[in-house]
Amino acid sequence: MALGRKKISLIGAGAIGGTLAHLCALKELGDVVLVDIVEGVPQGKSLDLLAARPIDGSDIHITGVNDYAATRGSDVVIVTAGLPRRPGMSRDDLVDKNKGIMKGIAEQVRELSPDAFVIVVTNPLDAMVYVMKRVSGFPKNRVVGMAGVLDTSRFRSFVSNEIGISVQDITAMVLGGHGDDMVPMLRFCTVAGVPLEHFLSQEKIDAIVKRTQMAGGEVVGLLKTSAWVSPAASVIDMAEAYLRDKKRVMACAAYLEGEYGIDGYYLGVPIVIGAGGVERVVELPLNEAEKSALQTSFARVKDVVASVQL
Ligand code: TXD
Repeated sequence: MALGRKKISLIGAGAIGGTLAHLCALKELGDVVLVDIVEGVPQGKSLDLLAARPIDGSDIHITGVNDYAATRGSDVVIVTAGLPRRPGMSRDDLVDKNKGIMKGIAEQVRELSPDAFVIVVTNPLDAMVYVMKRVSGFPKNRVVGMAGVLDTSRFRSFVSNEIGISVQDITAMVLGGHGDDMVPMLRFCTVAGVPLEHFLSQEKIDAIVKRTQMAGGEVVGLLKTSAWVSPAASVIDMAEAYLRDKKRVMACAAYLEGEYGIDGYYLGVPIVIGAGGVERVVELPLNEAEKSALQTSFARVKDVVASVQL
């Protein structure tokens, strides 16, 4: 492995893991180690990706393995390992299976990459990132969950399609747990700084909120498995903010200690990601209705976390 490049370990070489590896290569974020329990899959995917590098103009290295030794000293660890949703399943239905997997991975990360910034993707997200933090014992600035960036991106994409204005000019903030009761914070959604109501009727806004909340399920219904391109792009945005010290404000599952009236749990809130990892939690001045929607979403997260016996 070349000195001087960052090392990014991707635990889980499935649909999201493979796409993450390709995005790491395209953006030359660092050398990649792809890990999976299925023999041949990480090796095969890395061979395929290595062959694309001359065309992609990318000089990073990609290794595919079935054990953790090659992950030693990772700068970033991204965990997608686990079972994905199938039709008829909620994200919470995955909790038992994925909890065991997450625990095993957290032990390896603690042992081999004690200084890594860890991004958890596996569902049920808010509970799995909690397991990672508890078992690794890592500080809260180095364990974060990806969900809000994706939910926000879905919202922005739907708004853009509806009003015919660039996705780049639409800012949004989808907070709360990564479940169907996630909370698009409409007062903080704008089109180039102009409130959304200037462009859309309340009826249209409500329909976009509903579609965003159900967007994961909409994909599962069509593909019979969950989305992978947009989740991978969302994770890479977070990893890049860390590796390039961008200090981006992003909606992510962060460990709260009193912020938003929540203590000792992960929940989707705006945070600043830079070289220090989760550098701070941004506390929005919420009104009563917004606070109550966030609490409703949190109540669901709390139930799932309660079922995770560590
Ligand atoms: O917004 C979000 N957070 C999400 C999360 C958006 C979409 C999907 N989300 C969840 O990510 C989804 O519900 C799953 O829990 C994960 C991964 O989704 P993906 O689509 O990549 O699932 P795959 O293709 O089934 O890949 C999972 C891989 C697969 O290759 C398994 O063999 C592997 O994980 N796996 C393991 N790898 C390493 N170590 C262990 N223990 C292990 N167990 C399974």
